Amino acid sequence: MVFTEQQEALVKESWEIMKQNIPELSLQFFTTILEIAPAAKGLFSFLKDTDEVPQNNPKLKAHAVKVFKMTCEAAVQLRVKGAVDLPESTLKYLGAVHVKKGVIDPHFEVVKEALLRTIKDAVGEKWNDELCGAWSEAYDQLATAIKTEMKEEA
Ligand code: HEM
Ligand code: ISQ
Repeated sequence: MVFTEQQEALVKESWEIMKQNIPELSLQFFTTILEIAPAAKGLFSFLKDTDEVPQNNPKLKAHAVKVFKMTCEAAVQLRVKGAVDLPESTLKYLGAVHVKKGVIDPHFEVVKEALLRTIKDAVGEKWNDELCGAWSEAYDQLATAIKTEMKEEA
């Protein structure tokens, strides 16, 4: 499937909006993940020993931002090159981290759902099927690249 300039623009525009509210966004992202899959809590070092998602944890914020940012970058790569194009070293690292932490394929659907819900809330009335489709496609392609590397790793 071709990733269009229009799709890239939709992803970039919404990420610009989301960037203005990183603390709330990151909190909501994790809260939604745990709503969908409470057991995922044990995977994250900064959530393991807490009852609630910590309100002001810089590590948590940084992690949430990475996922959004990488998905946004994936959208750019898809439009420019027609594929997600991560440096080999990054891919290796991502594969290794996720295998080591015990992440499995179905988790990627959980994170996707939480990502989309978080974007939906953040952009409000700008939300529509095209926007949802553009983020979904970028995320899916990025997730596939990571999952493939995880299998190499295993
Ligand atoms: C770690 C990105 C999917 C769970 C990381 C790191 C990155 C990342 C960049 C390394 C952070 C660092 O060390 O600085 C992504 C992206 C994903 C994805 C882009 C999807 C496209 C998932 C999924 C899960 C997951 C589906 C499972 C719920 C984790 C965990 C860590 C991690 C548990 C280690 C966190 C810790 O330090 O405790 N991920 N990830 N990731 N990821 Fe993901
Ligand atoms: C997946 N990998 C790393 C960090 C994350 C933060 C929030 C949601 C999913 C994540």
